[in-house]
Amino acid sequence: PQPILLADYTAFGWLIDQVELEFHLAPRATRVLSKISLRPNPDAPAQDFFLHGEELRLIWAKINGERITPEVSKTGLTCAVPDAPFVWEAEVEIDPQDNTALEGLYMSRGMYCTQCEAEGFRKITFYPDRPDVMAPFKVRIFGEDPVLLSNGNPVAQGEWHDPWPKPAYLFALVAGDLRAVSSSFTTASGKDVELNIWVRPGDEDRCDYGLDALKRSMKWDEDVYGREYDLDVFNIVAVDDFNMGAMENKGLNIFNSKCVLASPETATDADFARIEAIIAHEYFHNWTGNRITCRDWFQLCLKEGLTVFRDQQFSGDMRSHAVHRIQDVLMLRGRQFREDNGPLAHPVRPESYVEINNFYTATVYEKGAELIGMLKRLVGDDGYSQALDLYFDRHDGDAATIEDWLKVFEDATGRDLSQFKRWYSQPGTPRLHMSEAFEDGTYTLSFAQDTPPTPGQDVKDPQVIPIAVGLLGANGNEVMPTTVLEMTEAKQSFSFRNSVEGWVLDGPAAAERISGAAPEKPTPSVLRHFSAPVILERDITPETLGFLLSHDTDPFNKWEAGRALAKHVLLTMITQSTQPDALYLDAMAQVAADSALDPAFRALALGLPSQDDIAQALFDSGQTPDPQVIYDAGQSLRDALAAHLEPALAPIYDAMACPGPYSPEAGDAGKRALRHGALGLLSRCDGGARAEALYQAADNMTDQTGALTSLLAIAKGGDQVQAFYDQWHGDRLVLDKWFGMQVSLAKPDQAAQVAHSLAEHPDFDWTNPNRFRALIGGLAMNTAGFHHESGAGYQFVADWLIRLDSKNPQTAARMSTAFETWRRFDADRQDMMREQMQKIAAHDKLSRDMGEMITRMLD
Ligand code: BAL
Ligand code: ZN
Repeated sequence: PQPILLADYTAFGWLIDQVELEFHLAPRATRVLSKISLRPNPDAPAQDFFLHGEELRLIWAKINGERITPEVSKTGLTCAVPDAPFVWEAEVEIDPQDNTALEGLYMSRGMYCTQCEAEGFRKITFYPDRPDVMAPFKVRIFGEDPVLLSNGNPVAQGEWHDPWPKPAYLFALVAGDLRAVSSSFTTASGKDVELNIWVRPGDEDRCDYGLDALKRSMKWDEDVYGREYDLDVFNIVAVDDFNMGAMENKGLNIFNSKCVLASPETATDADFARIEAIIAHEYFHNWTGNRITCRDWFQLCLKEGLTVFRDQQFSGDMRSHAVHRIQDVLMLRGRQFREDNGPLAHPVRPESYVEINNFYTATVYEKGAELIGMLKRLVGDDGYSQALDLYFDRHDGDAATIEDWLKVFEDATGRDLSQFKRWYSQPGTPRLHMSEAFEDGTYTLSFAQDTPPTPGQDVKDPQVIPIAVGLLGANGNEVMPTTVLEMTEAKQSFSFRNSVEGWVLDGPAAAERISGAAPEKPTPSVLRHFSAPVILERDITPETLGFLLSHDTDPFNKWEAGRALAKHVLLTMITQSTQPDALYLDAMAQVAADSALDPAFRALALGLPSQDDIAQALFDSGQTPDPQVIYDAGQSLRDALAAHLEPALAPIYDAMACPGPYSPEAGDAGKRALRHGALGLLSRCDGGARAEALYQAADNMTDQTGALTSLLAIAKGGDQVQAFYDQWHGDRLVLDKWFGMQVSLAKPDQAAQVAHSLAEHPDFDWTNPNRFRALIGGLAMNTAGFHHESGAGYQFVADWLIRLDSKNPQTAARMSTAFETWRRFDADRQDMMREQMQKIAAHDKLSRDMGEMITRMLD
């Protein structure tokens, strides 16, 4: 298929004043009547009239009331139209029951629902299905179900008017036998908004947390961004079969049920935190995405990067900024750096695509959010606020671009952002090499940036990199607070001097140098708060890392020092067959026992780098990673940590118990995280006795899965696996955990076999994306199991991707990224993975989605 190019953008030739839709629902034959008022767009070039439409049976079409016979193809239709305002009408028939791709209107366990982003509306009716065509919608739904929902405000049973012009991708419809759990919110200007979470009968007791998170999100967006909600009602619906996490349709958010339903018995602390973040994310889209949308899909990061940034701010405010930043960076490195360093690397604003669904990526979302964070760092908090106010003022109702976005920052702050814009067009993770010099009392940090070649882009220009730096004295005291250095050149040095005001960045405005005794060399804490999405490369000794771990005042860098130390220890164990370093073990013993530190932070500090991280680090240093060796090193290090920390672990485990009823709030969740971290290590010493006891006593899902995870990690827990199934086999969301845990924690040589057996289980409903991801994604996440030398993991995943691709290309294509790191490995593994990818590419129902992914990975 021909790629679509950013450079080819042209505006649609008509503007739409009103859309009226009428749905007559039937599972196998839904009728959709559309009436669209169009007029010529004076700003668009002359063009043929074309409406998108796929998998539609056209029954009739009219222009200005006269029947016409358009020319219909597989992708849409054309016909002659008047050179004046006109009314288009059509009736089509669609088959929601047969829609296994879950795009457009489909059925999920008897209920009707829609997913239109990015290009699903064209499977509902003929329409200019592009984000820059915005129109108000009126919808009437006729069906047997008691609940009939669409966007906007309710007018009558099954009738909805959405006054806010919106692109078709934000259209939504839901019909089913649903129950509402309701509340209300009064906006800052005094408007009452009805809030509903719609669920299947029986799920009503899992909505309280989502409703609470929604109200907190609404309040936060008013307080922090000055954004109020703009309709009478805000509906959320939980759907079991859904390709994404959730969707921000105007006034009618549709959620994957796992991203909204939660009770203490069925959801973990991590589930609660994710639900809070996703509820916020979809709500925040009402302004950043819906009121201001994207001109075209190349601008996806305009709404997604910004909205991720906003949900990250919100989660930090609700919980802990330090802990959240660490978690966000873990996610960024785990998913986005991996993408940026492989064959699927693409700019935050891509310039071409074959299938836009393949670009809902960590780069667009997470790196997109990092760019907003850097902008904020560069222009300061006030500059950011002024720019955002201007953005909302200037572009409300627009379909905007990255150029529009950067222009508001330039206009609000007077700053030239032309170099910053490179972040949007240059893929790849910049390497930032750092060196130090100390001479005549002047301390100098020198940096050199370079970004490795990425597909289609060998040479990169220097980018603006905000480098947040602090300096520590030999006694561990901070002698210079965080200072942001702006690196703009390929190579650049920054000098600091010891002044009457302490250490300061040297320059004409810097304070007087202190006379007298020569200062001692400070220790730098660099890239604080992870101030830019780069890989910092420097020579640093384990002793200095230990020093930073003890003394750094920046919580992110304190954690980062421990993480770098763990990485150093693992890499040394792997490349030099050494025993775990005592310095690391002692440092971890200190952190674990330091009750002045937030338990959630201590839990994160005790974690080890992922096997994937270590594989990338080895590859970057010119070595070929062996997944089994990496796995074994991780096991040895955990054993050593357990033995070294043993005296402290039981007291920590006991002290971190949370008496009283379960609460998902951050304090208790952090204690449980540390408790379970300690339990994982303790289980290596006590053979799992405490974990078995915790499993027995657990009254919440966090404890239940925490105990089971600890047992599975030491190859125990058979009885508990059975007990878990017996207890939860009737609960789809909990059963996903049962599938996922067994396969992701299986020993490398057993993982494929475990996955195989589970795939035969009667509860393995592979057409449900959550279940498919739990099992097949669980194996892909089991790094050493997936990459086992037998190749059984590769074959298992490829066979299932082929099967899913013919039903649900979007989810299948996204999961093909299991293979994206194939070039890192030895020749045998490369051959096996290439062979599996070629097998996928050759299957007879290969989708456009999957075809594009495999081509990019193999090229
Ligand atoms: N717009 C797709 C789902 C999300 O990012 O919110
Ligand atoms: Zn989003």
